[in-house]
Amino acid sequence: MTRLTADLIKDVPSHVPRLDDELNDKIGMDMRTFACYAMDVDIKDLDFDRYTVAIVPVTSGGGVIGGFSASVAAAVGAMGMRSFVTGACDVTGVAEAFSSGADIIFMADDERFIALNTRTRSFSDNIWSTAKGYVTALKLAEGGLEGKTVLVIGAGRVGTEAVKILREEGASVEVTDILHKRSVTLENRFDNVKAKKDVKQAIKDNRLILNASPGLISGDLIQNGAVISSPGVPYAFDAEGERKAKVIIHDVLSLGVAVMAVSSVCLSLFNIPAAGVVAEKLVIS
Ligand code: 2YC
Repeated sequence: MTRLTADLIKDVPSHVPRLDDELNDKIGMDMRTFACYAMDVDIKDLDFDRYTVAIVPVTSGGGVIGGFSASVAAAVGAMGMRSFVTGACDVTGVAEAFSSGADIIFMADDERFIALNTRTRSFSDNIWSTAKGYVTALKLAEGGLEGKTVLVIGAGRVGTEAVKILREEGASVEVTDILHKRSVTLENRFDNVKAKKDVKQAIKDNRLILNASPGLISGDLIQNGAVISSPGVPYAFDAEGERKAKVIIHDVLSLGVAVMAVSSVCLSLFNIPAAGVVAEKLVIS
């Protein structure tokens, strides 16, 4: 996953108010409705304003990313939850979040970005939530994925989770990556997954695309009427691609954060690849 920079996320807080309208235009739902749909939660069961969400800046690794915590706070706040960025970072920030009675704590180091539910010992993960969100958006934009073929560009952590989720949706998956062996690994691991060595040809051959790569995608490769769901950062498409595609769903952080927020309140344990724990569905807690 691309490590964000202050420059990549500088427009998030001002863009958040327009996200609902953009999402409505593309998939017919606002962000909170979409996040509940993605997590199969009845929006009537979730009182967003009941939740206090703390975002703790973390200084480890590459350090704090200017605007990252504020961007997460803006995205969660737009869903109707009460969100704030702690004054302190790291452990002191976590202590501040707990003593302020936060129900959910968002924090990210260079490896993991999680939303931890302080009441239910559950946490959601940005990688899975982003993959789940963008596969769900593709399904809504396309009107279902059962029996269809989807190209996943990028066999990294988000692309790998997206392959798994697409298969759960009954889609056949083609996967392409500049490091072809990463695609072959997925082909060997799952049935209904085909590794495609020629990235450009794979893009030309597919109308349904989930782009989980940091690469730029030239519009001459895009089919007319393509339906594209693109968590990849930075934004990959040029004017020709935007003209030819039926729809391109992309934002730099908020959609994954929205799904994290809902999943952190509705799952008791999480199917965390590292921990191998399978998610159980809980009533909203
Ligand atoms: O500002 C902070 O608290 C930093 N520690 C945040 C570091 C985030 C690093 N991860 C990323 O940039 C991306 C995120 C979109 C999610 C996964 N990787």
